[in-house]
Amino acid sequence: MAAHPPKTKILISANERLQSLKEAFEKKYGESPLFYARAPGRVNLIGEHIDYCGYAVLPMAIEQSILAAVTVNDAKTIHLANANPIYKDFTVSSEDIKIDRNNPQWYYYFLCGVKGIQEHLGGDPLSGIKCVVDGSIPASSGLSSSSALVCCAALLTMEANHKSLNKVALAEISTKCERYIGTEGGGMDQSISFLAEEGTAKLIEFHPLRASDVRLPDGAVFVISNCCVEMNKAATSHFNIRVVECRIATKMLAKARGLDWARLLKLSEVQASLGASLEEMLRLVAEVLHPEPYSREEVCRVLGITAEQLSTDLLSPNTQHGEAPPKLYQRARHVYGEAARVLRFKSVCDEAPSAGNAVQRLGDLMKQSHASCRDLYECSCPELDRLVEICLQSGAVGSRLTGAGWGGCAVSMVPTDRVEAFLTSVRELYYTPDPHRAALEKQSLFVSKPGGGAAIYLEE
Ligand code: ADP
Ligand code: NG1
Ligand code: MG
Repeated sequence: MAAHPPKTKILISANERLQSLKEAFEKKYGESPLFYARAPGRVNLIGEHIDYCGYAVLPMAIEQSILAAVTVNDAKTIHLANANPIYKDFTVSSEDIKIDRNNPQWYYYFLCGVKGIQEHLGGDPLSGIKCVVDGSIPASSGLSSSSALVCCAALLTMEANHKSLNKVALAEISTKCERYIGTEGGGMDQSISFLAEEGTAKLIEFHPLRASDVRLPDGAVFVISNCCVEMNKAATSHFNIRVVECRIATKMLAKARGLDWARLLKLSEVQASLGASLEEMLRLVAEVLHPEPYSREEVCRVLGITAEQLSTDLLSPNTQHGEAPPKLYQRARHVYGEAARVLRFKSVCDEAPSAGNAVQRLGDLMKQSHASCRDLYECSCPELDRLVEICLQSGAVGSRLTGAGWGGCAVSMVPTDRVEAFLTSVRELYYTPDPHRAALEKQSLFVSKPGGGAAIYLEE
């Protein structure tokens, strides 16, 4: 049976962050926390925007996390507070949880996690909780602060109600319930938040969800750098537009090959139905789809559906109006190409993690991934492209955007003996010249090692 998240006794006073969260909790509620829950953010090393197409991705958890201190009571009220004053207090009855996807406030992400568990437990009323949340993941920066918050809330809700579930089940519930906020994500973030283990990156595969260790090559480290442009995925439609473009491309490819296209939802399902290789899928894309954007009329004509059917069956609530016409050829090419790069990355790590050229080969795959995100998937932005260039110029062997993009972070692979020079150079070229970036530099540029997954802590 799959493992459950660890529940560990810990000396709170020996951990600065836990100790100050404990003090904040006592100040706020006049009692001491009963337990703590922690869920990490992640950096995706390769495999961007393909989880929701059914393809494997290769992330690792980072040290930065969402941490929460909790007490439980008989009243059915959820009291939420946050160590960061920009996130306001919120109180709600556990019998009346509503998530307003048109107004993605921080507490709605938390309530996504609560609601997911409540539904899993059969909808019964939950115990009341008091909670203070403390986050150290830069928000809206592609390091998955949103999912860490959802996963942390799901985990602490289980604990508060004296229930437990294995990591895979928790990851699947958290993936499903984060969609209540409106983004139609694929599950990478929630999966790594629960399934991560210290010291190893993971290949995450879907249907069924599973994770396997990926030993990263000796002699190189991964450095995260934030371009300091924030992109809130739930407050904008960029993310869901790409999900919808992939869904339409799925239907067009499936129909062209005589498959039962109405049933297929993901680009991976077309490949599986045809029994084709990823290379063959790339050839199919070139044969069937055209590089010019598609009008809605053309999509409807090819699929033989009405504009109403397009709206209700294929589009999401926030992609109904005025979006740029879909670029199906480019999006599908990115997805099949990126899925192949993930497999190549994994096999280089498996075959020869300490071979002289492993670092170079992985770096090349990262560079190709960034180019594909920038040019085919159009999910980068000028600042992020510039930062990736600077990282390469500063000694990285590979560098790419990580997470959804349109802002946020790059991840760079840097030979260990060049790290100090790399950090100095990126600091000088990207952060120091701009006062806004310079002010954020400390939390924006850092070396990251694979961290552990979500856990419960009890005071020793
Ligand atoms: P990310 O790439 O970080 O996942 P999203 O746009 O998906 O970015 O989610 C960012 C949102 O997550 C924030 O707007 C906020 O509502 C929530 N969030 C992130 N960090 C915290 C935190 N420390 N406390 C409360 N909410 C947070
Ligand atoms: P971020 O950047 O953490 O919001 C999003 C999706 C992932 C994945 C990546 C792109 C959610 C919760 N997360 O991540 O599933 O699709 O973009 O690879 O929707
Ligand atoms: Mg997110």
